Amino acid sequence: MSDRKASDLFVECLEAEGVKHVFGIPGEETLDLNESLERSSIQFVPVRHEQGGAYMADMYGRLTQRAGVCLGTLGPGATNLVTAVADAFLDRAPLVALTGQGDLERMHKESHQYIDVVSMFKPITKWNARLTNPRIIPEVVRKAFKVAQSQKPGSTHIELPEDVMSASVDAEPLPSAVGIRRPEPSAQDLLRAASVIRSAVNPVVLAGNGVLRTDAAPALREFARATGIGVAETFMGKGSLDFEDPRWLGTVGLQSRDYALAGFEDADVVITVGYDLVEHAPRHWNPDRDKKIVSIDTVAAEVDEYFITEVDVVGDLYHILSRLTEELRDVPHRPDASRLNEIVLGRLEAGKDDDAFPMQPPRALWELRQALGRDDILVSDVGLHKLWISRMFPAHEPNTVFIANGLAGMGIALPTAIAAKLVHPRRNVVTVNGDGGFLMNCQELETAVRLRTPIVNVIWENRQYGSIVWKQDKKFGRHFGTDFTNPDFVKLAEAFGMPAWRCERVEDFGTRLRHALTLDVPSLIVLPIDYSLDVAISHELGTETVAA
Ligand SMILES: Cc1ncc(C[n+]2csc(CCOP(=O)(O)OP(=O)(O)O)c2C)c(N)n1
Repeated sequence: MSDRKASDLFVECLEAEGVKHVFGIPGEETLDLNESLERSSIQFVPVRHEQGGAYMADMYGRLTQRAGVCLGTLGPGATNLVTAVADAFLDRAPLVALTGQGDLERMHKESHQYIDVVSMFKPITKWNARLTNPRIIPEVVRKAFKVAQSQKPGSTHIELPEDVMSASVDAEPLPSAVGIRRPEPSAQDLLRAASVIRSAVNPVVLAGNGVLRTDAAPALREFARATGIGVAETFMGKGSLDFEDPRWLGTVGLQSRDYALAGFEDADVVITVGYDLVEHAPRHWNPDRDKKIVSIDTVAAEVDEYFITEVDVVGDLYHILSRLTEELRDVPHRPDASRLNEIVLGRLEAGKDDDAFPMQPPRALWELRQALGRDDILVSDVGLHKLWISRMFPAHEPNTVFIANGLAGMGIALPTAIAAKLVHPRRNVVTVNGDGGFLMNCQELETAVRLRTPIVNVIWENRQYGSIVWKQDKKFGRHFGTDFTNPDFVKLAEAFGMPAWRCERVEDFGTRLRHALTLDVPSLIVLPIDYSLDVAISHELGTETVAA
């Protein structure tokens, strides 16, 4: 043991946790921390708004299952982090937020830029703490990562008072636990689950975000193959099964009859796997509360009057699914062909021959699906385009289509795509944005150019907050407070030093997209979009039940 500056010890603790990047903006109250980072193995990535940095940490955590780290200073730096930290909280992405603070001695009185940041972060984190003494640094850092990374993952926060970080301390980092604990369920719960499923006449699986974040998709695919039970997925569960798998029942949640047409109406048993209720309330698929529910999740099921579980199997999803596959191999079911899929994929396919310009969403999605490989990544922003992507963009693999459906904040796509490219430099990464949401974090184009993360940003331009127009028109027969003008996005992107194009004809989109994907710099494509086609594509699918 030897004396060193507290900020040095803090950074050593981050290194011990395997941290490679800290995304953020330094402040006068984080001087020591930034100097320690500068001398460490960790890359400090300056961003142009703290929200962008927190979203980068969020995606970094999602993809690596190790907490992403973001930094803001006290007061305004901390308040700017809030939206994206809340996203990590509701969308279950492991993230550790760091904020600077003034000296401990000035916190009890009116003081420049001081607000009670620890209280502010309480409702949007699983756990948080103020570093009141340099001695507690090893414990606090270890706990922040452990809590953020354990199921269900989410955000944690550490506040770093300036005087504590500049003090000297004699302590060492605690060893970081290698691997994440994967508890096993009791044999009794497994056998009860197997017995409920075995005696089901029409069982169906609802797969959620948990399948993707625990890497359980291969086990779910094998379970579906061996038992023949069909799998529907939530927006955030996209890619649980390959959409070409005959047992894939589609992405549910946009319209009231999605579930019915994916087989839920006739189902007697619903097996939820890694389902987060934050995405879509169970009353949509269990309105009469008559389904027998087998919940397979990493923690005990949430309480909801429409989600009373018959069996609650808690543990490692991969393990549980593999065990159930062994138990149920001999009782194969056959999923009824899903009408939902027929309708949705039929519309997507028909889109390829739609020459209307401005382009209609099915054609735009068809072009994107053609241009992207199986493992390439599509990141959606939030708006009507998100509903279209959720409804119609088919995924081959898990973690290839990112749809924010917990907090669902506009402006998420660009910063999270930058982080996705840092984690997966060899995969293509494309964002689709509305013209409203894109301007909310467009400052991060500079970060993308500086980091040379060649992501392709597509803006569906309609000069309106499209999803609000959609909802207002349906409710009031008119819309208001929703229209705006745009900057010239091509010139805007060029001002950031990146190539950009506006599509003028229907053929341009596919051509520009394919070209952009060959570049080693970020780029931008403006696609005029026509939203006159209703995303609630068919009356047969019922009324819409979601907010963007
Ligand atoms: C930060 C934030 N503010 C407001 C909302 C509410 N909201 C959801 S979608 C939407 C409009 C999105 O418009 P745009 O980005 O142009 O996309 P479009 O709907 O036209 O595809 C709004 C205001 C939100 N989800 N997030």
